[in-house]
Amino acid sequence: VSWTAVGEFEDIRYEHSGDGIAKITICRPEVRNAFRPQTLMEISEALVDAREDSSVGVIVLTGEGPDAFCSGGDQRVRGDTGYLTEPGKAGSVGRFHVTDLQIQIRRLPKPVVAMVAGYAIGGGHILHLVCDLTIAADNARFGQVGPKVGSFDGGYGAGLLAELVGVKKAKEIWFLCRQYDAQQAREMGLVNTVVPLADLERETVQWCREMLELSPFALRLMKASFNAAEDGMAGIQQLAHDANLLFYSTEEAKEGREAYKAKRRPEFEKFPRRP
Ligand code: 2NE
Repeated sequence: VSWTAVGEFEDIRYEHSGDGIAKITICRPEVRNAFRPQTLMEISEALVDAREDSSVGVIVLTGEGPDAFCSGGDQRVRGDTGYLTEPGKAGSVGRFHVTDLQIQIRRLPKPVVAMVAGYAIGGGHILHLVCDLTIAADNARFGQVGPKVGSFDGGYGAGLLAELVGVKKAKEIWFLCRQYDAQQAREMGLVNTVVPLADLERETVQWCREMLELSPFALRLMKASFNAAEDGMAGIQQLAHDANLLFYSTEEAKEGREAYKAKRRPEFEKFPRRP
């Protein structure tokens, strides 16, 4: 694939394939692609672009180089109140920008694929978890480190992980903070496939192209359906509004709109009361 750069960013590279794939690469290999708040805000901006651009059907999230997908929050900018946007500045208030990003990935109505080489650790591991699919290189290593470094992710990091690998295994991952290799990750259902590092991008693009052949709205509805129960009312709302999007194109819905505009009684009796 010959990727074309889109926009200008400091911590990420955002590219389009020209045939429907958008790729977001975290470019901080010197810290194993750890994210600082700016990294997350840039990923978020790229995701908005990929969502709005109707030529994009699938999004790939990855890390620069063979050593890491992402090693989680940059501990150098971790303050006492969260992760700091301006670490040197007195009174700088921290937060967890990654919360919004996790939700943005979950709600984005296009498949998001994590392409993992090297470490997916801590908050970086959760990022791959919230992606819809994960393609791992044979050098990938997965794990949580929160309890080692005084942190944890009890949301998707606990619930979604338990759903994927089972509660006992999820507790093992968090309570022992071990690392797991790509093969172990595949066996426990954490990743979809494992491929040689040299084939990682080719294989990921192949998976993306297979999805691009399929009905985009059916994929959208399936993503919303998978997420509906886990995401509670917000998940149901996504699915419900997707249904409403479809309903708007029916004669029945149009009759309601047209009657309102014409200040007349809507003639809903002409539509079947479906069994
Ligand atoms: C990722 C891992 C296992 C890689 O190990 P290795 O041996 O391949 O590399 P090394 O030498 O540890 O790392 C290379 C350089 O990257 C920095 C290191 O400090 C080192 O710097 P120098 O010594 O060369 O100056 N680096 C790596 N990860 C970093 C990080 N996350 N923040 C800042 N610098 C980092 C190994 O590096 C590792 O275990 N890294 C730490 C993982 C970690 O603690 N992640 C944060 C978990 S908490 C979190 O992500 C989080 C959350 O729990 C809740 C909300 C938001 C975030």
